[in-house]
Amino acid sequence: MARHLITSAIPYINGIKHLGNLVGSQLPADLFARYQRARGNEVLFLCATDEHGTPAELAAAKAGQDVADYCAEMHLVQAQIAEGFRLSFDHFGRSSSPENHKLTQHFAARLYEAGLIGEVVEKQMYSPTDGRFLPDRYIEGTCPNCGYDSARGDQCDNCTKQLDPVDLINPHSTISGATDLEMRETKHLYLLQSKMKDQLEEWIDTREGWPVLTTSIAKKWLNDGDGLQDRGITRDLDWGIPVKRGDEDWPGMEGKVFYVWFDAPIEYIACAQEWVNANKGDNWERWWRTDKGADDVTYTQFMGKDNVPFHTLSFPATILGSGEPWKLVDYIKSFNYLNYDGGQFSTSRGRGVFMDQALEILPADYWRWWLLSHVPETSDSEFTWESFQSGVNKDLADVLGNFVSRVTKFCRSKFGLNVPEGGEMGAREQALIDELTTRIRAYEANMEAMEVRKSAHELRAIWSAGNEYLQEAAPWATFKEDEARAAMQIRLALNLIRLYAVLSAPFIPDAAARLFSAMNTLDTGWPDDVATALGALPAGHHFDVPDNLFSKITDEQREEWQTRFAGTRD
Ligand code: B3M
Ligand code: ZN
Repeated sequence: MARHLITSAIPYINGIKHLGNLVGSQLPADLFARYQRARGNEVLFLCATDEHGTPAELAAAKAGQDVADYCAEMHLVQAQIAEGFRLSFDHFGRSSSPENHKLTQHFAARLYEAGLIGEVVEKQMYSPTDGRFLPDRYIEGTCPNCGYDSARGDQCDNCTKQLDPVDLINPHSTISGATDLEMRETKHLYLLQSKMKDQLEEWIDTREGWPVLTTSIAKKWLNDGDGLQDRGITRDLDWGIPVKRGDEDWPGMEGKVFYVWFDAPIEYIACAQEWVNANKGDNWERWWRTDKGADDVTYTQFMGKDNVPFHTLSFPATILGSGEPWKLVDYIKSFNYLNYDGGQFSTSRGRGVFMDQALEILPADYWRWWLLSHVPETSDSEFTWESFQSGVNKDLADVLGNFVSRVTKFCRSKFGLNVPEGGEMGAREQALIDELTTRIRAYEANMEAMEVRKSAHELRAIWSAGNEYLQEAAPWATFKEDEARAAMQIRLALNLIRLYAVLSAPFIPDAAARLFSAMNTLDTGWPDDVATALGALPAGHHFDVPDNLFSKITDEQREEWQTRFAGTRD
Protein backbone atom coordinates (compact mmCIF):
# COMPACT_ATOMS: atom_id res chain seq x y z
CA MET A 1 0.00 0.00 0.00
CA ALA A 2 1.49 3.33 -1.10
CA ARG A 3 1.14 6.44 1.04
CA HIS A 4 0.13 9.75 -0.53
CA LEU A 5 0.35 13.13 1.12
CA ILE A 6 -1.68 15.55 -1.00
CA THR A 7 -2.10 19.28 -0.48
CA SER A 8 -4.04 21.89 -2.40
CA ALA A 9 -2.95 25.54 -2.39
CA ILE A 10 -4.78 27.12 0.51
CA PRO A 11 -7.38 29.67 -0.61
CA TYR A 12 -7.32 33.21 0.77
CA ILE A 13 -9.88 33.90 3.44
CA ASN A 14 -11.14 37.13 1.88
CA GLY A 15 -14.34 36.02 0.24
CA ILE A 16 -15.86 33.12 -1.63
CA LYS A 17 -13.74 31.76 -4.45
CA HIS A 18 -14.81 31.50 -8.08
CA LEU A 19 -14.72 28.43 -10.29
CA GLY A 20 -11.35 29.47 -11.72
CA ASN A 21 -9.83 29.18 -8.24
CA LEU A 22 -11.53 25.85 -7.64
CA VAL A 23 -10.32 24.22 -10.84
CA GLY A 24 -6.75 25.41 -10.38
CA SER A 25 -5.98 23.48 -7.21
CA GLN A 26 -8.66 22.09 -4.89
CA LEU A 27 -10.70 20.16 -7.43
CA PRO A 28 -7.88 18.31 -9.25
CA ALA A 29 -6.28 17.60 -5.87
CA ASP A 30 -9.56 16.04 -4.76
CA LEU A 31 -9.72 13.95 -7.92
CA PHE A 32 -6.25 12.58 -7.23
CA ALA A 33 -7.00 11.94 -3.55
CA ARG A 34 -10.21 10.09 -4.35
CA TYR A 35 -8.47 8.04 -7.02
CA GLN A 36 -5.60 7.02 -4.73
CA ARG A 37 -8.05 6.02 -1.99
CA ALA A 38 -10.08 4.01 -4.53
CA ARG A 39 -6.90 2.13 -5.42
CA GLY A 40 -6.51 1.13 -1.79
CA ASN A 41 -3.67 3.51 -0.99
CA GLU A 42 -3.32 5.48 2.22
CA VAL A 43 -4.02 9.17 1.68
CA LEU A 44 -3.70 12.29 3.79
CA PHE A 45 -5.37 15.13 1.89
CA LEU A 46 -5.01 18.58 3.45
CA CYS A 47 -6.20 22.07 2.73
CA ALA A 48 -6.83 25.19 4.82
CA THR A 49 -7.75 28.84 4.62
CA ASP A 50 -4.93 31.34 4.12
CA GLU A 51 -5.91 33.96 6.69
CA HIS A 52 -3.17 36.53 7.05
CA GLY A 53 -2.03 39.59 5.13
CA THR A 54 -3.55 42.90 4.11
CA PRO A 55 -6.36 41.38 1.99
CA ALA A 56 -7.78 39.70 5.11
CA GLU A 57 -7.51 42.92 7.14
CA LEU A 58 -9.10 44.96 4.37
CA ALA A 59 -11.95 42.52 3.79
CA ALA A 60 -12.72 42.46 7.51
CA ALA A 61 -12.70 46.25 7.64
CA LYS A 62 -15.03 46.38 4.66
CA ALA A 63 -17.38 43.95 6.37
CA GLY A 64 -17.18 46.09 9.53
CA GLN A 65 -15.88 43.14 11.50
CA ASP A 66 -12.98 42.36 13.77
CA VAL A 67 -10.46 40.50 11.61
CA ALA A 68 -10.32 37.40 13.83
CA ASP A 69 -14.12 37.13 13.83
CA TYR A 70 -14.24 37.71 10.12
CA CYS A 71 -11.72 34.92 9.50
CA ALA A 72 -13.53 32.50 11.80
CA GLU A 73 -16.79 33.15 9.98
CA MET A 74 -15.35 32.97 6.48
CA HIS A 75 -13.52 29.79 7.34
CA LEU A 76 -16.83 28.12 8.14
CA VAL A 77 -18.38 29.48 4.96
CA GLN A 78 -15.52 28.16 2.86
CA ALA A 79 -15.55 24.81 4.67
CA GLN A 80 -19.24 24.41 3.97
CA ILE A 81 -18.87 25.22 0.30
CA ALA A 82 -15.94 22.81 0.04
CA GLU A 83 -18.20 20.14 1.46
CA GLY A 84 -20.85 21.12 -1.07
CA PHE A 85 -18.36 20.40 -3.84
CA ARG A 86 -17.47 17.13 -2.10
CA LEU A 87 -13.85 18.12 -1.61
CA SER A 88 -12.72 15.21 0.51
CA PHE A 89 -10.12 16.91 2.72
CA ASP A 90 -9.03 14.86 5.70
CA HIS A 91 -8.74 18.21 7.39
CA PHE A 92 -9.54 21.77 6.37
CA GLY A 93 -7.33 23.84 8.63
CA ARG A 94 -6.57 27.48 9.28
CA SER A 95 -3.25 29.23 8.80
CA SER A 96 -4.11 31.31 11.88
CA SER A 97 -4.16 28.18 14.08
CA PRO A 98 -2.02 28.00 17.23
CA GLU A 99 -0.21 25.09 15.58
CA ASN A 100 0.87 27.29 12.69
CA HIS A 101 1.89 30.15 14.98
CA LYS A 102 4.22 27.85 16.86
CA LEU A 103 5.63 26.09 13.82
CA THR A 104 6.22 29.30 11.87
CA GLN A 105 8.09 30.81 14.84
CA HIS A 106 10.05 27.57 15.11
CA PHE A 107 11.14 27.72 11.46
CA ALA A 108 12.16 31.35 11.88
CA ALA A 109 14.38 30.38 14.83
CA ARG A 110 16.02 27.55 12.91
CA LEU A 111 16.64 29.74 9.86
CA TYR A 112 18.08 32.46 12.07
CA GLU A 113 20.45 30.01 13.77
CA ALA A 114 21.54 28.78 10.33
CA GLY A 115 22.42 32.33 9.33
CA LEU A 116 19.68 32.44 6.71
CA ILE A 117 17.76 35.42 8.05
CA GLY A 118 19.07 38.95 7.67
CA GLU A 119 17.83 42.16 9.29
CA VAL A 120 17.37 45.11 6.95
CA VAL A 121 16.44 48.69 7.84
CA GLU A 122 14.17 50.32 5.26
CA LYS A 123 12.00 53.38 4.95
CA GLN A 124 8.25 53.04 4.86
CA MET A 125 5.22 55.31 5.08
CA TYR A 126 4.15 55.92 8.66
CA SER A 127 0.87 57.45 9.78
CA PRO A 128 1.16 59.20 13.17
CA THR A 129 -2.63 59.55 13.29
CA ASP A 130 -3.14 55.80 12.88
CA GLY A 131 -0.08 55.01 14.95
CA ARG A 132 1.22 52.48 12.44
CA PHE A 133 3.17 51.88 9.28
CA LEU A 134 0.92 51.65 6.26
CA PRO A 135 1.26 48.83 3.75
CA ASP A 136 0.94 49.94 0.11
CA ARG A 137 -2.70 49.06 -0.10
CA TYR A 138 -3.55 51.30 2.82
CA ILE A 139 -2.34 54.39 1.01
CA GLU A 140 -4.26 56.17 -1.74
CA GLY A 141 -3.64 59.34 -3.65
CA THR A 142 -3.65 60.91 -7.09
CA CYS A 143 -1.85 59.00 -9.84
CA PRO A 144 1.13 60.99 -11.14
CA ASN A 145 0.65 59.33 -14.51
CA CYS A 146 -3.05 59.76 -15.33
CA GLY A 147 -4.48 61.96 -12.57
CA TYR A 148 -6.86 59.28 -11.25
CA ASP A 149 -7.63 60.31 -7.66
CA SER A 150 -7.90 56.84 -6.02
CA ALA A 151 -4.63 55.26 -7.11
CA ARG A 152 -3.27 52.79 -4.55
CA GLY A 153 0.22 52.80 -3.11
CA ASP A 154 1.27 49.86 -5.26
CA GLN A 155 -0.66 50.43 -8.48
CA CYS A 156 -3.06 52.73 -10.29
CA ASP A 157 -6.24 50.83 -11.11
CA ASN A 158 -7.07 53.31 -13.84
CA CYS A 159 -3.90 53.28 -15.97
CA THR A 160 -2.34 50.12 -14.37
CA LYS A 161 0.99 51.87 -13.72
CA GLN A 162 3.03 50.24 -10.93
CA LEU A 163 3.63 52.82 -8.22
CA ASP A 164 5.54 53.43 -5.03
CA PRO A 165 3.62 55.16 -2.23
CA VAL A 166 6.04 58.11 -2.48
CA ASP A 167 4.99 58.67 -6.12
CA LEU A 168 1.40 59.52 -5.16
CA ILE A 169 0.24 63.13 -5.14
CA ASN A 170 -1.59 64.04 -1.91
CA PRO A 171 -1.30 60.59 -0.36
CA HIS A 172 -3.63 59.70 2.50
CA SER A 173 -4.30 56.78 4.80
CA THR A 174 -7.33 54.71 3.77
CA ILE A 175 -7.88 53.82 7.42
CA SER A 176 -8.32 57.33 8.83
CA GLY A 177 -7.99 59.60 5.84
CA ALA A 178 -4.95 61.19 7.54
CA THR A 179 -2.66 63.12 5.22
CA ASP A 180 0.23 63.74 7.63
CA LEU A 181 2.12 60.70 6.35
CA GLU A 182 5.87 60.54 6.67
CA MET A 183 8.67 58.16 5.72
CA ARG A 184 10.15 56.45 8.76
CA GLU A 185 12.80 53.81 9.27
CA THR A 186 11.63 50.33 10.09
CA LYS A 187 13.44 47.02 10.44
CA HIS A 188 12.48 43.90 8.52
CA LEU A 189 13.66 40.33 8.25
CA TYR A 190 14.78 38.85 4.96
CA LEU A 191 15.06 35.19 4.07
CA LEU A 192 18.50 34.95 2.48
CA GLN A 193 17.45 32.72 -0.38
CA SER A 194 20.41 33.85 -2.46
CA LYS A 195 22.69 31.88 -0.12
CA MET A 196 20.71 28.78 -1.00
CA LYS A 197 20.60 29.18 -4.76
CA ASP A 198 22.91 26.27 -5.55
CA GLN A 199 21.21 23.93 -3.14
CA LEU A 200 17.77 24.83 -4.51
CA GLU A 201 18.88 24.54 -8.11
CA GLU A 202 20.39 21.13 -7.49
CA TRP A 203 17.21 19.99 -5.78
CA ILE A 204 15.08 21.17 -8.72
CA ASP A 205 17.43 19.61 -11.27
CA THR A 206 17.10 16.24 -9.60
CA ARG A 207 13.27 16.22 -9.59
CA GLU A 208 12.21 13.63 -12.09
CA GLY A 209 9.34 14.08 -14.50
CA TRP A 210 8.20 17.45 -13.20
CA PRO A 211 5.90 19.33 -15.59
CA VAL A 212 7.68 21.89 -17.75
CA LEU A 213 5.25 24.54 -16.51
CA THR A 214 6.58 23.99 -13.00
CA THR A 215 10.34 23.74 -13.64
CA SER A 216 10.48 26.55 -16.19
CA ILE A 217 8.90 28.97 -13.72
CA ALA A 218 11.31 27.90 -10.99
CA LYS A 219 14.32 28.19 -13.32
CA LYS A 220 13.27 31.63 -14.41
CA TRP A 221 13.21 32.87 -10.82
CA LEU A 222 16.49 31.18 -10.01
CA ASN A 223 18.37 32.73 -12.88
CA ASP A 224 16.58 35.93 -13.81
CA GLY A 225 18.65 39.09 -13.65
CA ASP A 226 20.84 38.92 -10.57
CA GLY A 227 19.59 35.47 -9.68
CA LEU A 228 17.47 34.42 -6.75
CA GLN A 229 16.47 37.42 -4.64
CA ASP A 230 16.29 37.51 -0.85
CA ARG A 231 12.73 37.98 0.32
CA GLY A 232 11.21 40.14 3.02
CA ILE A 233 9.36 37.84 5.40
CA THR A 234 7.96 40.37 7.89
CA ARG A 235 5.33 43.10 7.72
CA ASP A 236 4.11 46.02 9.81
CA LEU A 237 0.63 44.66 10.39
CA ASP A 238 -1.44 43.85 13.45
CA TRP A 239 -2.99 40.68 12.09
CA GLY A 240 -0.66 37.76 11.56
CA ILE A 241 1.87 35.59 13.35
CA PRO A 242 4.00 37.71 15.71
CA VAL A 243 7.67 37.74 14.77
CA LYS A 244 9.48 35.59 17.33
CA ARG A 245 12.39 33.16 17.42
CA GLY A 246 10.61 30.12 18.77
CA ASP A 247 9.18 31.29 22.10
CA GLU A 248 11.59 34.18 22.41
CA ASP A 249 10.98 37.79 21.50
CA TRP A 250 12.96 39.11 18.56
CA PRO A 251 14.67 42.35 19.56
CA GLY A 252 13.57 45.21 17.37
CA MET A 253 10.71 43.26 15.79
CA GLU A 254 8.04 44.09 18.34
CA GLY A 255 4.60 44.66 16.85
CA LYS A 256 5.51 43.03 13.53
CA VAL A 257 4.16 39.87 11.98
CA PHE A 258 5.46 37.36 9.45
CA TYR A 259 4.59 37.92 5.80
CA VAL A 260 1.61 35.84 4.75
CA TRP A 261 3.62 33.90 2.15
CA PHE A 262 6.10 32.85 4.82
CA ASP A 263 3.53 31.23 7.10
CA ALA A 264 1.02 29.97 4.47
CA PRO A 265 3.02 26.96 3.19
CA ILE A 266 4.08 26.07 6.72
CA GLU A 267 0.36 25.58 7.32
CA TYR A 268 0.60 22.45 5.15
CA ILE A 269 2.53 20.92 8.03
CA ALA A 270 0.60 22.64 10.82
CA CYS A 271 -2.61 21.39 9.20
CA ALA A 272 -1.50 17.80 9.79
CA GLN A 273 -0.98 18.71 13.45
CA GLU A 274 -4.45 20.28 13.53
CA TRP A 275 -5.79 17.06 12.04
CA VAL A 276 -4.31 15.11 14.95
CA ASN A 277 -5.43 17.67 17.53
CA ALA A 278 -8.96 17.42 16.12
CA ASN A 279 -8.76 13.68 16.85
CA LYS A 280 -9.02 12.71 13.21
CA GLY A 281 -5.59 11.12 13.06
CA ASP A 282 -3.04 9.97 15.56
CA ASN A 283 0.37 10.62 14.02
CA TRP A 284 1.28 13.55 11.83
CA GLU A 285 5.01 12.92 11.93
CA ARG A 286 4.83 9.79 9.83
CA TRP A 287 3.56 12.07 7.03
CA TRP A 288 5.98 14.93 7.50
CA ARG A 289 9.19 13.80 9.19
CA THR A 290 11.53 11.65 7.14
CA ASP A 291 13.12 10.43 10.39
CA LYS A 292 9.69 9.29 11.61
CA GLY A 293 8.46 7.26 8.64
CA ALA A 294 7.69 9.90 6.01
CA ASP A 295 10.51 8.77 3.73
CA ASP A 296 8.13 6.36 1.99
CA VAL A 297 5.45 9.03 1.50
CA THR A 298 4.81 10.47 -1.96
CA TYR A 299 3.99 14.15 -1.50
CA THR A 300 2.09 15.94 -4.28
CA GLN A 301 1.10 19.61 -4.29
CA PHE A 302 -1.61 21.14 -6.52
CA MET A 303 -1.67 24.86 -7.36
CA GLY A 304 -2.16 27.61 -9.94
CA LYS A 305 0.91 28.70 -11.87
CA ASP A 306 1.18 32.00 -9.97
CA ASN A 307 1.90 30.02 -6.80
CA VAL A 308 4.75 27.99 -8.27
CA PRO A 309 7.70 30.23 -7.24
CA PHE A 310 6.68 30.07 -3.60
CA HIS A 311 6.45 26.28 -3.71
CA THR A 312 9.56 25.55 -5.77
CA LEU A 313 11.82 28.11 -4.07
CA SER A 314 10.66 29.92 -0.92
CA PHE A 315 9.03 27.00 0.87
CA PRO A 316 11.81 24.52 0.00
CA ALA A 317 14.28 27.19 1.17
CA THR A 318 12.44 27.30 4.50
CA ILE A 319 12.48 23.52 4.80
CA LEU A 320 16.02 22.88 3.60
CA GLY A 321 17.34 25.87 5.52
CA SER A 322 15.93 24.54 8.80
CA GLY A 323 18.38 21.66 8.58
CA GLU A 324 15.68 19.37 9.97
CA PRO A 325 14.36 16.20 8.32
CA TRP A 326 11.09 17.55 6.95
CA LYS A 327 9.45 15.92 3.93
CA LEU A 328 9.98 17.85 0.70
CA VAL A 329 7.47 17.83 -2.12
CA ASP A 330 7.90 15.05 -4.69
CA TYR A 331 5.67 16.39 -7.42
CA ILE A 332 4.12 19.78 -8.14
CA LYS A 333 1.11 19.79 -10.40
CA SER A 334 0.45 23.34 -11.55
CA PHE A 335 -2.33 24.79 -13.67
CA ASN A 336 -2.92 27.65 -16.06
CA TYR A 337 -5.93 29.95 -15.76
CA LEU A 338 -9.56 29.36 -16.51
CA ASN A 339 -11.14 32.36 -18.21
CA TYR A 340 -14.80 33.24 -18.12
CA ASP A 341 -16.94 33.78 -21.19
CA GLY A 342 -14.64 35.95 -23.28
CA GLY A 343 -12.76 37.61 -20.40
CA GLN A 344 -11.44 36.90 -16.95
CA PHE A 345 -13.13 35.83 -13.78
CA SER A 346 -13.09 38.90 -11.57
CA THR A 347 -13.64 38.80 -7.85
CA SER A 348 -13.72 42.58 -7.54
CA ARG A 349 -16.22 43.02 -10.36
CA GLY A 350 -18.23 39.90 -9.52
CA ARG A 351 -17.71 38.54 -13.00
CA GLY A 352 -18.15 34.81 -13.44
CA VAL A 353 -19.60 32.08 -11.27
CA PHE A 354 -18.63 31.86 -7.61
CA MET A 355 -18.60 28.59 -5.73
CA ASP A 356 -21.70 29.28 -3.65
CA GLN A 357 -23.69 30.43 -6.68
CA ALA A 358 -22.67 27.38 -8.69
CA LEU A 359 -24.12 25.07 -6.04
CA GLU A 360 -27.31 27.13 -5.88
CA ILE A 361 -28.10 26.40 -9.51
CA LEU A 362 -26.81 22.87 -10.08
CA PRO A 363 -25.45 19.90 -8.11
CA ALA A 364 -21.70 19.56 -7.57
CA ASP A 365 -21.20 16.72 -10.06
CA TYR A 366 -22.27 18.85 -13.02
CA TRP A 367 -19.54 21.39 -12.21
CA ARG A 368 -16.96 18.81 -11.26
CA TRP A 369 -17.39 17.00 -14.52
CA TRP A 370 -17.18 20.05 -16.77
CA LEU A 371 -14.38 21.72 -14.83
CA LEU A 372 -12.19 18.63 -14.62
CA SER A 373 -12.74 17.68 -18.26
CA HIS A 374 -11.75 21.25 -19.26
CA VAL A 375 -9.06 21.87 -16.66
CA PRO A 376 -6.49 24.46 -17.89
CA GLU A 377 -3.71 21.94 -18.04
CA THR A 378 -1.51 22.70 -21.04
CA SER A 379 -2.81 26.23 -21.66
CA ASP A 380 -5.44 28.60 -20.33
CA SER A 381 -8.97 27.41 -21.00
CA GLU A 382 -12.33 29.10 -21.06
CA PHE A 383 -15.67 28.58 -19.43
CA THR A 384 -18.56 29.31 -21.75
CA TRP A 385 -22.17 28.46 -21.03
CA GLU A 386 -22.47 26.72 -24.40
CA SER A 387 -19.58 24.43 -23.61
CA PHE A 388 -20.92 23.78 -20.12
CA GLN A 389 -24.38 22.98 -21.44
CA SER A 390 -22.99 20.65 -24.06
CA GLY A 391 -20.63 18.87 -21.64
CA VAL A 392 -23.42 18.22 -19.16
CA ASN A 393 -26.07 17.29 -21.70
CA LYS A 394 -23.94 15.09 -23.90
CA ASP A 395 -21.51 13.40 -21.56
CA LEU A 396 -23.53 13.14 -18.38
CA ALA A 397 -27.15 12.99 -19.54
CA ASP A 398 -26.93 11.40 -23.01
CA VAL A 399 -24.08 9.01 -22.45
CA LEU A 400 -23.91 7.96 -18.79
CA GLY A 401 -27.40 8.87 -17.59
CA ASN A 402 -29.12 7.41 -20.60
CA PHE A 403 -27.22 4.13 -20.37
CA VAL A 404 -28.24 3.63 -16.75
CA SER A 405 -31.83 4.52 -17.41
CA ARG A 406 -32.25 2.29 -20.47
CA VAL A 407 -30.64 -0.74 -18.86
CA THR A 408 -32.44 -0.58 -15.54
CA LYS A 409 -35.86 0.21 -17.03
CA PHE A 410 -35.64 -2.46 -19.70
CA CYS A 411 -34.68 -5.05 -17.12
CA ARG A 412 -37.52 -4.02 -14.84
CA SER A 413 -40.07 -4.38 -17.63
CA LYS A 414 -38.84 -7.73 -18.97
CA PHE A 415 -37.15 -9.54 -16.09
CA GLY A 416 -38.07 -7.63 -12.95
CA LEU A 417 -35.80 -6.00 -10.37
CA ASN A 418 -33.33 -8.86 -9.99
CA VAL A 419 -30.25 -9.44 -12.12
CA PRO A 420 -31.36 -12.10 -14.65
CA GLU A 421 -29.49 -15.36 -15.12
CA GLY A 422 -29.06 -15.64 -18.90
CA GLY A 423 -26.64 -17.72 -20.95
CA GLU A 424 -22.95 -17.62 -21.77
CA MET A 425 -21.21 -14.54 -23.07
CA GLY A 426 -20.19 -14.47 -26.72
CA ALA A 427 -17.69 -12.76 -29.02
CA ARG A 428 -19.33 -9.35 -28.76
CA GLU A 429 -19.08 -9.41 -24.99
CA GLN A 430 -15.45 -10.52 -25.16
CA ALA A 431 -14.70 -7.63 -27.53
CA LEU A 432 -16.27 -5.23 -25.04
CA ILE A 433 -14.21 -6.70 -22.19
CA ASP A 434 -11.05 -6.31 -24.28
CA GLU A 435 -11.83 -2.71 -25.12
CA LEU A 436 -12.68 -1.89 -21.51
CA THR A 437 -9.49 -3.53 -20.30
CA THR A 438 -7.37 -1.41 -22.62
CA ARG A 439 -9.24 1.74 -21.71
CA ILE A 440 -9.26 1.15 -17.97
CA ARG A 441 -5.49 0.54 -17.97
CA ALA A 442 -5.08 3.82 -19.89
CA TYR A 443 -7.39 5.57 -17.43
CA GLU A 444 -5.28 4.32 -14.53
CA ALA A 445 -2.05 5.45 -16.18
CA ASN A 446 -3.47 8.92 -16.81
CA MET A 447 -4.87 9.28 -13.31
CA GLU A 448 -1.57 8.13 -11.85
CA ALA A 449 0.23 10.76 -13.95
CA MET A 450 -2.37 13.41 -13.01
CA GLU A 451 -3.21 13.91 -16.67
CA VAL A 452 -6.65 15.18 -15.77
CA ARG A 453 -8.07 15.90 -19.21
CA LYS A 454 -6.82 12.65 -20.65
CA SER A 455 -8.37 10.80 -17.73
CA ALA A 456 -11.73 12.49 -18.35
CA HIS A 457 -11.47 11.65 -22.03
CA GLU A 458 -10.82 7.99 -21.27
CA LEU A 459 -13.68 7.82 -18.77
CA ARG A 460 -16.05 9.27 -21.35
CA ALA A 461 -14.88 6.65 -23.84
CA ILE A 462 -15.50 3.94 -21.23
CA TRP A 463 -19.10 5.18 -20.82
CA SER A 464 -19.53 5.31 -24.60
CA ALA A 465 -18.30 1.75 -25.02
CA GLY A 466 -21.26 0.62 -22.93
CA ASN A 467 -23.70 2.58 -25.04
CA GLU A 468 -22.23 1.21 -28.24
CA TYR A 469 -22.45 -2.31 -26.90
CA LEU A 470 -26.06 -1.78 -25.96
CA GLN A 471 -26.85 -0.35 -29.36
CA GLU A 472 -25.29 -3.32 -31.16
CA ALA A 473 -26.46 -6.07 -28.84
CA ALA A 474 -29.95 -4.51 -28.83
CA PRO A 475 -31.40 -6.67 -26.01
CA TRP A 476 -34.89 -5.32 -26.76
CA ALA A 477 -34.64 -7.00 -30.20
CA THR A 478 -32.76 -10.08 -28.96
CA PHE A 479 -35.49 -10.58 -26.36
CA LYS A 480 -38.02 -11.46 -29.06
CA GLU A 481 -35.91 -14.35 -30.44
CA ASP A 482 -33.68 -15.45 -27.59
CA GLU A 483 -34.74 -14.49 -24.08
CA ALA A 484 -31.72 -16.11 -22.40
CA ARG A 485 -29.30 -14.15 -24.53
CA ALA A 486 -31.09 -10.88 -23.83
CA ALA A 487 -30.88 -11.73 -20.14
CA MET A 488 -27.12 -12.30 -20.41
CA GLN A 489 -26.72 -8.95 -22.19
CA ILE A 490 -28.66 -7.18 -19.47
CA ARG A 491 -26.77 -8.93 -16.68
CA LEU A 492 -23.59 -7.63 -18.25
CA ALA A 493 -25.03 -4.14 -18.64
CA LEU A 494 -26.20 -4.01 -15.00
CA ASN A 495 -22.72 -4.99 -13.94
CA LEU A 496 -21.36 -2.24 -16.15
CA ILE A 497 -23.35 0.26 -14.08
CA ARG A 498 -21.51 -0.84 -10.94
CA LEU A 499 -18.23 -0.71 -12.82
CA TYR A 500 -19.02 2.83 -13.98
CA ALA A 501 -19.78 3.86 -10.43
CA VAL A 502 -16.35 2.65 -9.32
CA LEU A 503 -14.46 4.33 -12.15
CA SER A 504 -16.46 7.57 -12.13
CA ALA A 505 -16.49 8.19 -8.37
CA PRO A 506 -13.34 10.38 -8.34
CA PHE A 507 -15.00 12.71 -10.89
CA ILE A 508 -18.67 12.56 -9.91
CA PRO A 509 -18.90 11.14 -6.40
CA ASP A 510 -22.60 11.86 -5.79
CA ALA A 511 -23.78 10.20 -8.97
CA ALA A 512 -21.50 7.26 -8.22
CA ALA A 513 -23.00 6.93 -4.73
CA ARG A 514 -26.50 6.91 -6.23
CA LEU A 515 -25.47 4.18 -8.65
CA PHE A 516 -24.03 2.02 -5.88
CA SER A 517 -27.20 2.44 -3.92
CA ALA A 518 -29.44 1.68 -6.91
CA MET A 519 -27.34 -1.39 -7.65
CA ASN A 520 -27.77 -2.27 -4.00
CA THR A 521 -24.09 -3.02 -3.49
CA LEU A 522 -21.27 -2.00 -1.19
CA ASP A 523 -18.72 -3.56 -3.52
CA THR A 524 -16.59 -0.62 -4.65
CA GLY A 525 -13.72 -2.92 -5.66
CA TRP A 526 -11.46 -1.65 -8.41
CA PRO A 527 -11.65 -3.61 -11.70
CA ASP A 528 -8.16 -5.12 -11.75
CA ASP A 529 -9.66 -7.82 -13.93
CA VAL A 530 -12.57 -6.59 -16.02
CA ALA A 531 -14.20 -9.97 -16.64
CA THR A 532 -14.26 -10.68 -12.92
CA ALA A 533 -15.53 -7.19 -12.14
CA LEU A 534 -18.42 -7.75 -14.54
CA GLY A 535 -19.54 -10.69 -12.46
CA ALA A 536 -19.77 -8.75 -9.19
CA LEU A 537 -23.58 -8.62 -9.26
CA PRO A 538 -24.69 -12.26 -9.60
CA ALA A 539 -27.98 -13.52 -11.01
CA GLY A 540 -30.81 -12.96 -8.54
CA HIS A 541 -29.18 -9.84 -7.03
CA HIS A 542 -31.82 -7.18 -6.35
CA PHE A 543 -31.48 -3.64 -7.70
CA ASP A 544 -33.61 -0.51 -8.13
CA VAL A 545 -34.18 1.85 -11.01
CA PRO A 546 -32.54 5.11 -9.91
CA ASP A 547 -34.28 8.44 -10.41
CA ASN A 548 -33.06 10.40 -13.38
CA LEU A 549 -29.30 10.73 -12.83
CA PHE A 550 -28.72 14.05 -14.63
CA SER A 551 -31.12 16.69 -15.94
CA LYS A 552 -30.31 18.46 -19.15
CA ILE A 553 -29.57 22.17 -19.17
CA THR A 554 -32.16 23.94 -21.30
CA ASP A 555 -31.41 26.84 -23.64
CA GLU A 556 -33.53 29.11 -21.43
CA GLN A 557 -31.49 28.23 -18.35
CA ARG A 558 -28.27 28.76 -20.24
CA GLU A 559 -29.33 32.23 -21.37
CA GLU A 560 -30.63 33.22 -17.97
CA TRP A 561 -27.38 32.22 -16.27
CA GLN A 562 -25.27 33.89 -18.88
CA THR A 563 -26.97 37.20 -18.10
CA ARG A 564 -27.04 36.65 -14.37
CA PHE A 565 -23.29 36.07 -14.04
CA ALA A 566 -22.06 38.73 -16.42
CA GLY A 567 -20.70 40.84 -13.57
CA THR A 568 -22.83 42.35 -10.84
CA ARG A 569 -22.26 40.33 -7.71
CA ASP A 570 -22.28 42.64 -4.72
N1 B3M B 1 -3.51 31.78 -0.85
C1 B3M B 1 -2.83 32.17 -3.17
C2 B3M B 1 -4.00 31.54 -3.84
O1 B3M B 1 -4.98 31.21 -3.20
C3 B3M B 1 -2.47 31.63 -1.84
C4 B3M B 1 -1.96 30.22 -1.89
C5 B3M B 1 -1.19 29.84 -0.69
S1 B3M B 1 -0.57 28.23 -0.83
C6 B3M B 1 0.42 28.02 0.51
O2 B3M B 1 -3.92 31.42 -5.03
ZN1 ZN C 1 -3.02 56.23 -13.29
